[in-house]
Amino acid sequence: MVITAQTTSEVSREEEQWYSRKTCVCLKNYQNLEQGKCFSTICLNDRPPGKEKNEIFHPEHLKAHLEEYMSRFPKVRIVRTKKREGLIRTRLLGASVARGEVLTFLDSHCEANINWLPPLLDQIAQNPKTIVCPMIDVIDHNHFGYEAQAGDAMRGAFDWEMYYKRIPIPSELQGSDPSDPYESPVMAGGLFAVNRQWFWELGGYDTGLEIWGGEQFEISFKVWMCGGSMYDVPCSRVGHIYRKYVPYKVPSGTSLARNLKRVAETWMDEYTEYIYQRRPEYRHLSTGDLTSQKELRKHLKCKDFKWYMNTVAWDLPKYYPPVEPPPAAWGEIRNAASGLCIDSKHGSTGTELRLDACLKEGAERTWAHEQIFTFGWREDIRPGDPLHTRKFCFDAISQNSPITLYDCHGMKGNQHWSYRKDKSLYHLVSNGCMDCSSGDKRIFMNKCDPESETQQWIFQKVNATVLDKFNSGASS
Ligand SMILES: [Mn+2]
Repeated sequence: MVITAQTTSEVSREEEQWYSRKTCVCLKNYQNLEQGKCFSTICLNDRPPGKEKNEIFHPEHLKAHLEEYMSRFPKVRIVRTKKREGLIRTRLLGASVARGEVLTFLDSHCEANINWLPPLLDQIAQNPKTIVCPMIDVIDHNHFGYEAQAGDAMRGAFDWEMYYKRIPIPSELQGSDPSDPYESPVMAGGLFAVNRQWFWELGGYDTGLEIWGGEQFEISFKVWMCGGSMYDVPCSRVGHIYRKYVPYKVPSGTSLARNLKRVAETWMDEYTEYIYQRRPEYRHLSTGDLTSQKELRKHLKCKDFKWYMNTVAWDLPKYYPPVEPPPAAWGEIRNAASGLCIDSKHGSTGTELRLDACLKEGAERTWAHEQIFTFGWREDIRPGDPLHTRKFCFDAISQNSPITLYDCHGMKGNQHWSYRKDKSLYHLVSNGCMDCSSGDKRIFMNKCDPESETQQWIFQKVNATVLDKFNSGASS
């Protein structure tokens, strides 16, 4: 949706509670404010005992209704594509017929909050080569409750598999007033405002990108590297419904991976290698023709990606280092008392760790067992050898809980372990130690006891230098 005008409504705390209690909700984007009517409503009934599903009335398929309704708003023009073009090319179509000085892109499942636009326009008025993004608040897909994201204002970033990530605003970039706009390396999705002329000078979006995905990296890299900048604006707030699953099919022959590779090959220079190291399957994907993209980059005299990393995303490698720092310990983890090894059986989130007979060298890659782990630079323990860790971490919740695999959050906390000189695996937040019983092969947390052999664990390989650094607290 490309818009120049939008109805807005403030969501107060009272309304928030109302949203979570009431059964029916107006679709406010279509609300007729004058008559106080809703254009569409979605009704969510609380699940009565014995009934299987919530009842949901979808808004009618829009077509003629949309035209009839929008005829009341002379400023709104409806532009239709002839065939399915996907988000990226459809946005470009909207932008190509827009006449205003500033383009604002929002998803259709957004609700702009009160006074969302002036703080964005203000930034662009000061510097027409700035792209600005509102704070994206969360509208719950179940009950339309409205709240800020966890951590609220953060910088946009990415990891080296090109997943979008959020990182804290470093103190160097924090203004005296928390409502001051701040620089962001990458926009979250596609919610932004841009001077129309500047957008087209930048080449709009790459039309070789299919349907959805990667375009937020493209526009972000491009604006920074080609003489512009990008700011997040805390005073501008737009609610966004985060869905649980993708409710449509993507046409065959298109893939997110291909889009990402296309963006990486155009903009990321030698840094693409870090992505291929983690995603070797990307090496063989075809990106399609990149000639016009590379010409654009040359024509605009854009800086290189190294400049971008050093100047714009300089704080990113602290959270997502392109080269993983060496781990402190890896290989099998053998219990001193029983001589048995920790085994996660290729489990995922929720799997309890157990003891099992240690596998012989060379017999490691069996489907039934998984006994190779890495105690890495984030000071968490993950299945896999240092070059191929899985994204599950040893996780404990108390001094007597079992130890399970859980999705790694990389933020230490309940996944933070210390491998101490006495061979104990110490869990900092619970002040407990990893223990086990060979009889029933359980592994669990316990009060630390330096005398107990069941609490001593022997890693197959240890890098003493790195481990000393962990234990001296130098890395945290
Ligand atoms: Mn969206």
